[in-house]
Amino acid sequence: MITVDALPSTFSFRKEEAALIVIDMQRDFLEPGGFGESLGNDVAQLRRTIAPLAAFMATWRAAGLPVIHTREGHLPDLSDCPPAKLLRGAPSMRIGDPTRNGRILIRGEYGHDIIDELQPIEGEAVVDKPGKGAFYATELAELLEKDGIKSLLVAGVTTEVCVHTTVREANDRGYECLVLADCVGSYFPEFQRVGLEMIAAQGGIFGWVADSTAISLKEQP
Ligand code: TIU
Repeated sequence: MITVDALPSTFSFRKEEAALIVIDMQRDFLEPGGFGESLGNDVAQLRRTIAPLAAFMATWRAAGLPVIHTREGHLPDLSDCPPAKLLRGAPSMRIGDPTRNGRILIRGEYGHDIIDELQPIEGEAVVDKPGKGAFYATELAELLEKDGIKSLLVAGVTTEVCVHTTVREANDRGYECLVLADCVGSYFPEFQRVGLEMIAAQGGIFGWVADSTAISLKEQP
């Protein structure tokens, strides 16, 4: 059993029942010229998560533990993108529009893929999702079921959107989620702080929160 000093209380998990899920660390969210920036966001706010997440992922992989990556995006004909998502707001560019990184949030395009620093390695699952949550319209539930996963360590972007939605979905399905505070990011510092507080409040209403540096993968007696 691994135990982690977390908020609001100790988080415990068995290595053979745990996976690290890395949400949407895609160029379109983290690099200039993509979807994130088109919505008026400062992409620099997300980039502080890259180094701690790369370090934690290396430790996790070295222990032989599974990593699951997700990517938010749509089919080239946008048939899986509801008009409500496509038309909302007044972005400078919309999903599907061309950029120097390819069409925004379209599967197969350069910008839709995961940033170089956190690329999946051979054998790791990559779950493509059309929504904010990683369970909606994806194979994630079957994948976790097949591998007997019960605990999820959660990293990625953005804290209050796709990370929150996925953790809420996971919690409702009976998974225990530890959100890695230093490995999740928001475009808004206030949402980062409050987003993490919301998870751990009310006795951990839908999860636990700790920095990745609080985790030791050595078995405790
Ligand atoms: N806009 C924003 O904060 N997030 C998203 O649109 N998607 C994810 O969080 N991945």
